[in-house]
Amino acid sequence: MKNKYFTIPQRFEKHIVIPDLHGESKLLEKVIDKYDNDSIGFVFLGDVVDQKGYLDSENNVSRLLDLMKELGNKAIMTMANHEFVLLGALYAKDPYVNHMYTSYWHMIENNTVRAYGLPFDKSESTKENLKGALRRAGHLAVLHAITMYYETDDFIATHAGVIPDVPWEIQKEELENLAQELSNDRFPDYSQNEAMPKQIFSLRNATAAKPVIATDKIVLSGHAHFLPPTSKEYSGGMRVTKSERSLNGGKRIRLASQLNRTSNDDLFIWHDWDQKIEKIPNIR
Ligand SMILES: [Mn+2]
Repeated sequence: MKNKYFTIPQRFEKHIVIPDLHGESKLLEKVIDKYDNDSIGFVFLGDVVDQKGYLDSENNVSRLLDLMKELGNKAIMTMANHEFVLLGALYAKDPYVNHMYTSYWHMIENNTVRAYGLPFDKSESTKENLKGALRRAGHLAVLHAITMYYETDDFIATHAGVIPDVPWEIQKEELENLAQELSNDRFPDYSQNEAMPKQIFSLRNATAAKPVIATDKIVLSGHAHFLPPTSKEYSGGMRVTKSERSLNGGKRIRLASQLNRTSNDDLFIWHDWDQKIEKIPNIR
């Protein structure tokens, strides 16, 4: 398929931005009930696959991708580390690179395969079976429509934020080159930390609290699951952060929470029309 992962221009006047759902389709149903409207685009910050809690027949990755498919043109998704690793495992054409992604996928996969009624093991047939199930469900098209970032006149959305001090124009060019590589099934060498895009993988970017000088636009990210309410302030290694989701006068917005069965955390979304963060309660 050509034109996988290509950048799309601003598509709507109004948007809501939705962070890492990790299979929590029930929460997306609530968002759709509240905001489904022809003039509003749904910007997903990725990490929709891999469910941290236990599998539920009505709340899972397959159901979530179905809802995104039904949103059609209104759903926009940016690339995140969980999708990147899954796609590398399914598509990287270099055998050595494919093996690296596959090994890593085996470590982070969580109830994505089982959401399609398939057993999970480390055989090659698991990947082939999953690919077939995704294709038949129309979910591969959703995954191939993933973009490296989404930008409007007002905001930039990526999974793990932008590099704070590198001009956004330069970062964009690199991300577009990456999209071109991925669309030809050439994935970067996972063992080379520097080869992996920071806008998709970096916890440092996703947790940083200082002002972003790379752009004047509002920067939105997910990825950092240890933001409140699970931690008031976290400081350790590269993860130095503050508890607020909105920083620098609303110029840096961090939305990820812990959506799993153990913590039952709420979902936090953001709208661009009033630049507000809204809580979607996680009531089961
Ligand atoms: Mn992530």
